[in-house]
Amino acid sequence: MTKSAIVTGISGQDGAYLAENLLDRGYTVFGTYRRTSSVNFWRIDELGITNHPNLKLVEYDLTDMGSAIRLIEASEATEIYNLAAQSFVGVSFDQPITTGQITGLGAAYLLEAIRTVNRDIRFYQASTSEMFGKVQAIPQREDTPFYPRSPYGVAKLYAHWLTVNYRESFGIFGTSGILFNHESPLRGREFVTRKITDTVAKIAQGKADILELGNLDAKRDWGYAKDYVEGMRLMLQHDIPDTFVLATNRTETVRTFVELAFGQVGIALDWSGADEQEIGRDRKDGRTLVRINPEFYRPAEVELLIGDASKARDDLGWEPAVQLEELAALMVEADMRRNAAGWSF
Ligand code: NDP
Ligand code: GDR
Repeated sequence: MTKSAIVTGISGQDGAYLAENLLDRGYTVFGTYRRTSSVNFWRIDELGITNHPNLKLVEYDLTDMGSAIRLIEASEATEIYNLAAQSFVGVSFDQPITTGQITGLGAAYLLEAIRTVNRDIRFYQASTSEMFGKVQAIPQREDTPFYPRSPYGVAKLYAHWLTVNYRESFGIFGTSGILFNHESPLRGREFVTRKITDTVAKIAQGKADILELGNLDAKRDWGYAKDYVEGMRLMLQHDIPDTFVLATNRTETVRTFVELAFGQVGIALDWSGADEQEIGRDRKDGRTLVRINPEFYRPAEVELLIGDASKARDDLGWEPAVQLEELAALMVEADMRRNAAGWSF
């Protein structure tokens, strides 16, 4: 029998890759997007799946429970991957209530709809390493205590615990994947890795002069989004609902990612002699290429994340394949290609 899955947030990075993954495996995918005056499907367009016969694009707002019920009834899906969210940490400080309504309550509406319509549906919640925030142990695992540092992290923690609670209270197959940062050429440009690779490509092509960033010392455990969506799929094929960390177990600073990206276009940076704005210069000609802009600092920062995914490896056979150097290379290459062709989302 053909499997059928709902993927909320099809217009986002993970939604696009997960839809591609499931379609390749013969699933019918109901990909949800929210109504805007000009819907943008550039990611699924780039993957070439927008017109796939088994992809059904469905309008759905995460904050509307009635539409959750109708979606589940009409699709007869057996799996739901809840990827939609207000996912930008920085914005969550300015829009904490909207973030709570979408990122936190959005999961509650779906869980309630499953509880009401069909308790056999398997549910995946997109939880995050941001729930560890001010980290209480290194590396972070499934049993590490949480300490979120942003309204986004707090909203995600609510959704995470609600998933666990519906598992324990109602026997719903609710699984929570605590995913560390994962990036790709399909990453939104407001996130730091893509902002870096897009600007580096533009600098290399003479279309930008400078890269402005906030905290260069923050450390992240960065993986490749395509590896991580496969982990999501595996979690819902597991025999029991559970909580899993997906991570690479390697942490690097934002500064290192900047160096990797510039390295891809043959530029080596010199950070010495920097003023209070920590300027990075081109080693060859002394040209200023990186500047700190305090506008990009956050009111509370997550300083260091590094995950331990051994449970996912042991129980699911999941392992990340792509290393950070390769990731930076493929992101810069994609941005060079897009910028040369005159477009960039
Ligand atoms: P994106 O920001 O790329 O995608 C988010 C998606 O949610 C978009 O499709 C967006 O639609 C949709 N969305 C936002 N608000 C609503 C709403 N009110 N109703 C319906 N849809 C909405 O995120 P990612 O793909 O990177 O991440 C996927 C999920 O995983 C998110 O929940 C994120 O918080 C979580 N996560 C991500 C990690 C990462 O490193 N990428 C790590 C850990 C967790 P639109 O295009 O219209 O804005
Ligand atoms: P993050 O990702 O907050 O970890 O959340 P982001 O790429 O936004 O920030 C990573 C780190 O880089 C620092 N930083 C900057 N960040 C941005 N966006 N822009 C800048 O100019 C800049 N300069 C420095 C940040 O302060 C931070 O320390 C992502 C999202 O995908 C979440 O949805 C997801 O849950 C987590 O990853 C895991």
